[in-house]
Amino acid sequence: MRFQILTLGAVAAVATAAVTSKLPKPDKDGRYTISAPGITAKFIPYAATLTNLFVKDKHGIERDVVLGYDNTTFYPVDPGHPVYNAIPGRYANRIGNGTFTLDGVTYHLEKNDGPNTLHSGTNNWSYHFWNLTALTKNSITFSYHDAAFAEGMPGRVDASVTYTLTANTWHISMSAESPDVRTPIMLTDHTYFNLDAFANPATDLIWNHTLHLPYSHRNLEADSAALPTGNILEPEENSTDDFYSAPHQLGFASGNADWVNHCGGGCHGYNGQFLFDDNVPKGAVVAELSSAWTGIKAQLRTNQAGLVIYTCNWSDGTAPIKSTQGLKGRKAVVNGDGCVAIEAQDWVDGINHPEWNRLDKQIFGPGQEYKWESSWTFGTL
Ligand SMILES: *[C@@H]1O[C@H](CO)[C@@H](O)[C@H](O)[C@H]1NC(C)=O
Ligand SMILES: *[C@@H]1O[C@H](CO)[C@@H](O)[C@H](O)[C@H]1NC(C)=O
Ligand SMILES: *[C@@H]1O[C@H](CO)[C@@H](O)[C@H](O)[C@H]1NC(C)=O
Ligand SMILES: *[C@@H]1O[C@H](CO)[C@@H](O)[C@H](O)[C@H]1NC(C)=O
Ligand SMILES: *[C@@H]1O[C@H](CO)[C@@H](O)[C@H](O)[C@H]1NC(C)=O
Ligand SMILES: *[C@@H]1O[C@H](CO)[C@@H](O)[C@H](O)[C@H]1NC(C)=O
Ligand SMILES: CC(=O)N[C@H]1CO[C@H](CO)[C@@H](O)[C@@H]1O
Repeated sequence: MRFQILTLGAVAAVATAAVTSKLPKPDKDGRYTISAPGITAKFIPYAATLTNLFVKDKHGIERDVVLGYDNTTFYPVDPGHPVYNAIPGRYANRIGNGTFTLDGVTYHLEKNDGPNTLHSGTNNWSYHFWNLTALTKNSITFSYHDAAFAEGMPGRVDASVTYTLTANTWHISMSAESPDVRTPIMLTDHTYFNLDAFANPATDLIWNHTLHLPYSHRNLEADSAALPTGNILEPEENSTDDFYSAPHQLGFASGNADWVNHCGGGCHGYNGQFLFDDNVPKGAVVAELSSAWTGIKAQLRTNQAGLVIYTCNWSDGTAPIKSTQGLKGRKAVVNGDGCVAIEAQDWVDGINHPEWNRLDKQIFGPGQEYKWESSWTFGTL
């Protein structure tokens, strides 16, 4: 196995020798477990991935509310590579035509998603083992050193992610810097949820989960390849992209004429970006996802400018769910529309849209720190 070893320097940074023996050890499959009151999470170094997230439902039953596999050695060879609960980088989501121009130079990237680049193409961060650099009972840090031109973009990038648990809350903190030259940096946490842990006898699909985005009055129009066109839309109340006026079930608009192909050609549901309003109060809950069946609700706070929301149209019933999930007698797989990914990030393909004024949030050079912060707080309805 290729799991990275905690270096001596990293151990010294997090604990004295006496305490080291009490630090969480990985299980036989390489998973590290951290916990805090009401919440337990497991991680592997591959793609800095969250493999399990346990919270209590309204009956006090522990539910594993994120997608993933029991078999940790499957993640690196998974042909579907859905970026399960991982950190894609150095530039998340799509780059139009696989190209961008920075400081007078035009760069050409691998087109790995139709005509576009997705999650930075070959050598992207979600396909590699990160280094474990710090560990305590309730937090874990992974780091990533990206070589210049690893994905066709200039300059090396040093990045890290720290996952910390406090009572009922999962905090995610990323930082990155480009010490040599200016380069695009835009990260996200790509977690997929099913708050019923696929155990709801009435449905294993996501449509009856409820979503509220009280500050998302705008979204980015996208083309048939799910690439932003440049237009910023302001959806009417109760139209397909309205999650601001009231909490709506994710499937509330499934009868609308624009439901099919809403997330690109041949895709129903969502795979686009909701933008936050300019006046979001600091620390406000910008998204709440809940399910009446478990009664679990998850509240997101973030310093990011929007959310990509994907309702798993492309899951096709071949990926297994975990032994911590599911229902006896039902096939233990993720069916199409079985999950929702909620990805906090800056505006998709902003490096190709200077008119959006996102360049100072997406291009970083020497002395400028990229900082990404979010937290998910769990409770019951
Ligand atoms: C886990 O996945 C690896 C890689 O696909 C495979 O070789 C191995 O047989 C799997 N183990 C189990 C127990 O399924
Ligand atoms: C991609 O290239 C096509 C054809 O060259 C062009 O029409 C389109 O505007 C380009 N899109 C982006 C996002 O650069
Ligand atoms: C990401 O990197 C891996 C390994 O280099 C590569 O196989 C894969 O095609 C790349 N692209 C995308 C979306 O994943
Ligand atoms: C992990 O650390 C080793 C040793 O310092 C380094 O060579 C390697 O590039 C690091 N890997 C990543 C993904 O940062
Ligand atoms: C989902 O919610 C709708 C609307 O409230 C309801 O009519 C339907 O019965 C629910 N379906 C399931 C499977 O719970
Ligand atoms: C939106 O739907 C809600 C619930 O059905 C309704 O109360 C409200 O009047 C609708 N708003 C508009 C503008 O139609
Ligand atoms: C795998 C899967 O469920 N794909 C669906 C994606 O959406 C299209 C358009 O509605 C369906 O035809 C597919 O079945």
